[in-house]
Amino acid sequence: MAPDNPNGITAHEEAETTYFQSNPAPKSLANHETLAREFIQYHLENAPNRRIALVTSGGTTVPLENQTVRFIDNFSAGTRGATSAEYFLQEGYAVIFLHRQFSLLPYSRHYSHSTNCFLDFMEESEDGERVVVRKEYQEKMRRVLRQYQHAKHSRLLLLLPFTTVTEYMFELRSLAVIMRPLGSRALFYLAAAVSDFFIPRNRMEEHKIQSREGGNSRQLVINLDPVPKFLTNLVHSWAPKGSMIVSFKLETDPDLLVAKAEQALERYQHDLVIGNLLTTRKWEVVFITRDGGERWIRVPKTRRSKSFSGVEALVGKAERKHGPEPHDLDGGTVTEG
Ligand code: 9Z3
Repeated sequence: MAPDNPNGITAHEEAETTYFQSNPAPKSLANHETLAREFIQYHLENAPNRRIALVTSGGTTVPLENQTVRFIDNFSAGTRGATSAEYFLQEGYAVIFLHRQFSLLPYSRHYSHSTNCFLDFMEESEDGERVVVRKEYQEKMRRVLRQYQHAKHSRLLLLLPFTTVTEYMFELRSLAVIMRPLGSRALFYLAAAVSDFFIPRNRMEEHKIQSREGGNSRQLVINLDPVPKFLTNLVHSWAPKGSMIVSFKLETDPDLLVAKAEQALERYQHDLVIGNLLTTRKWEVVFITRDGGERWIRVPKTRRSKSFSGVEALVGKAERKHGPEPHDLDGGTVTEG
C-alpha cells in the first residue's frame, strides 16, 4: 500500500502499532503460536501440497472491566464456523479453528448445545450393564465419530480459543504471519462475529463497576472506541501473498446487505465476501466476488434442518484460484441462483 504520511508509514500500519502496543496480548498467545508453528511445519513436511484453512468462529466479547464481571457480546453460536470446518476437512484441508471459547466445535457440535444434549442420544443396555448410543442414532454417530477420529489422528485440526476482541486480533495477526510459508495454500475464512467497538485498555476500569455512587444508584454510560479495520492489514501485510481471503458480512436489514458486502470487498480488496442476514443465515447466503458477481446460494426448503456452511460452493472457488485437486463435492446440498 502507498505510504500516506511523511514517515512512510501508512495509516493502517500506524493504527496497528498503536493498537497492539496499547492493548495487552493474550496470556495464551505464545503457546498458541508454538502450537500453530508445529501444526504448519508438520503439514509442510508430511503433506507439502495440503492446503490449510484458518477458520474463525464465534463472537468476540468486549469486557467492561479488566477483572471482568460484565462484558458486551457479539451474536454467534459458532455454527457457521464449526460446520464449515468439517466441510474443509472433508475436502482435504487441514484446519486451524480459531474460536470463541465454549462455542460450537467441529464434530462435537452435533451433540452439544441445549437443543442437542448428548444425554438424549444415549440409553442403558437391556442388561443394564452398559451405556450405549440409542439405535436410531448409531449410524450418524458412527459417521461423525469416524470423521472426528480421522481428523484427530491425522493431526488435521488445531483448536485455538479466544474470548475478547483484543485476543482475537492478536491471534489473527500472529496466525496469519505464521502461515506465510504456506503461500497460496493458505485460506482465511473469517466467520467469527467481530465487535466493531471496544474499550481501550487505558480507559478500562480495573474492578467491577459499582452500581451506586454516594448512596444513590447511578447511570452507566459506556464510551466505546472503534476497533481498527484490520482486514486491510491482513490482506496487504499479514497474510501470505497469493492466499485466499474470505470474509463474512452480517446485516439485519435486507436492503443493506449486498451494498455493504460490495463495499467491504471494494475496501479491503480480498477475494470474497459472503453476506448473510441474521434471520435467514441458516438457509441463504450471497457470494460477492471481485468480478462484480452476486450469487445467492440457498438450501432448498425440504433440507432446511441440515446445517449449511456455504463451503460446498466455496471449495470449488478456492480450487479455481489455487489450481485443481480431486475432490468430491456434495452438490446436492445447496442450490444456486
Ligand atoms: C457471520 O456473518 C456469520 O455467518 C454468523 C454465523 C456470525 C452470522 P452462527 O455462528 O452465525 O452460525 O450463529 N460472521 C461475520 C460477522 C462479522 O462480524 N462480520 C464483520 C461485519 O459484518 C466483518 S468481519 O462487519
